[in-house]
Amino acid sequence: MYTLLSGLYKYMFRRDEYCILILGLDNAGKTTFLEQTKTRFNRNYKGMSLSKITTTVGLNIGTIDVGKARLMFWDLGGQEELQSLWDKYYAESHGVIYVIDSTDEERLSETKRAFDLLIHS
Ligand SMILES: Nc1nc2c(ncn2[C@@H]2O[C@H](COP(=O)(O)OP(=O)(O)OP(=O)(O)O)[C@@H](O)[C@H]2O)c(=O)[nH]1
Ligand SMILES: [Mg+2]
Repeated sequence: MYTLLSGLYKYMFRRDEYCILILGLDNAGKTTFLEQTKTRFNRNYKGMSLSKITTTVGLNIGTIDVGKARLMFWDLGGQEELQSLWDKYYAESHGVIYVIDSTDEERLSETKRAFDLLIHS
């Protein structure tokens, strides 16, 4: 009976999970964007001070619930040596947010190159 009821409960309240990648060059603002998003959508999340965010080495994960969906954000480090990891996560993800620092004109062609590489991987 317990199994039946817990199965029913899980079925009724289950959330569809989606994995969203956050990519872009280092210093583009990916982790800042994720922190802002978590603060906005997770009522009890206090959020870290934006000035305390340092460069991401590896992977930073954040989750938010929107309606019946659970969005899992994978924020990857954007440094050149970490970009080779992007395509491994790209294949597993449901969506991509590509962050560009529009004020950093010097790196616009670099970010375009990295994006082109990604979508042709
Ligand atoms: N003025 C301004 N600064 C921002 C904004 N977004 C990010 N920054 C600053 O840009 C710097 C880099 O931000 P991060 O969020 O660490 O960038 P990132 O893309 O996660 O970088 P990596 O982890 O190295 O790939 C930090 O000093 C942020 O405070 C923004 O919208 N406006
Ligand atoms: Mg980061």
